[in-house]
Amino acid sequence: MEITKETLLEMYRKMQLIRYFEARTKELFAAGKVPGFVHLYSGEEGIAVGVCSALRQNDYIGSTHRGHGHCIAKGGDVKYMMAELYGKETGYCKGKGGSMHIADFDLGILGACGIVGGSIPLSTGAALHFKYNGTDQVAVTFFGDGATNQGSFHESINLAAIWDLPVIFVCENNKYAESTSISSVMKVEKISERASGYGVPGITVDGNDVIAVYETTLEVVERARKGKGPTLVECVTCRHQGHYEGDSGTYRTKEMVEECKKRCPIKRLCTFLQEEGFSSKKEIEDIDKSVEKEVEAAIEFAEKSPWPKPEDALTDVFVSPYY
Ligand SMILES: Cc1ncc(C[n+]2csc(CCOP(=O)(O)OP(=O)(O)O)c2C)c(N)n1
Ligand SMILES: [Mg+2]
Repeated sequence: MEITKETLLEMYRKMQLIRYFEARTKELFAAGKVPGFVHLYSGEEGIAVGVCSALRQNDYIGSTHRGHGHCIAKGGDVKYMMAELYGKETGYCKGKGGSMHIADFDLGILGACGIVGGSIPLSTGAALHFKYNGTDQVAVTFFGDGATNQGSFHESINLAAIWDLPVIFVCENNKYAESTSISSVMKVEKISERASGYGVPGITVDGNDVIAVYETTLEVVERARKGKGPTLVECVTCRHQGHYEGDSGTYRTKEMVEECKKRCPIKRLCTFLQEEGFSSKKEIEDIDKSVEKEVEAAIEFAEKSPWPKPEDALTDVFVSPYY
């Protein structure tokens, strides 16, 4: 299928929106405006955007502790995201969730998740729901390389395999789990090899090539919609920032991080768009400006929003066992 200029520019816009949202989040965190933990996705944007561009609005995604990119790629509003990061009442979770719990069920965003591997059974359960109801929706679960050593990954992919569930397992292989290098905790060369243990296809793709991620996702989603079951898609990438804001990063040399930045998925698409005649420099600059404007407006919205009221501290926190 021919990829259109419209799709390419929208993918560029979304990746830039994630990058700029996080660049400002980094500054705001340092300035003490954003409480809690923040894990930045910079450098990995090609995965969230490539995958989510191949989905429909009513398809579901489950996310991770590094979830800003997934949320924006699936259509999340940066205004409500920023307000949530500030802990304000207008945020996605009314200021009670913060960076690691942002969700929007109307957009099929089941939520970020602070538990490594936690969203894998959640998305698998969503896929079971789709199959049970006979819809052709699919669920995607994003998780890191570290999460593939969790039991939740192995149990979920096995269940999805035997029941041919419409779920796509997207591994964001940035080669590290916090400071632990993947080579010290895994014998396989490629994480996609793990799929064969469950009888499902496993594919490795360059996660910094948004077009490759998009085209691969289109294929595996089509397969899942037809009832042919799950696929494990390993997207190889690297992160530009530390594991979390405040990470000393001593486990990677400066050269490794520089090398990683050279493989930036945004620069790569930007070059492609201009060299292949899809867009002019001016069109790219206009997108960049619109993204900055959108994020600055989100920050202003967050700044001006009220704090949650103390008397609301326990609402929306517990689910009644009688519902
Ligand atoms: C069940 C569980 N174990 C440990 C942690 C602490 N922890 C938070 S992030 C992380 C590393 C996750 O690595 P990976 O899955 O590769 O994702 P990445 O951070 O590289 O995106 C760990 C161990 C946690 N949050 N949950
Ligand atoms: Mg990792």
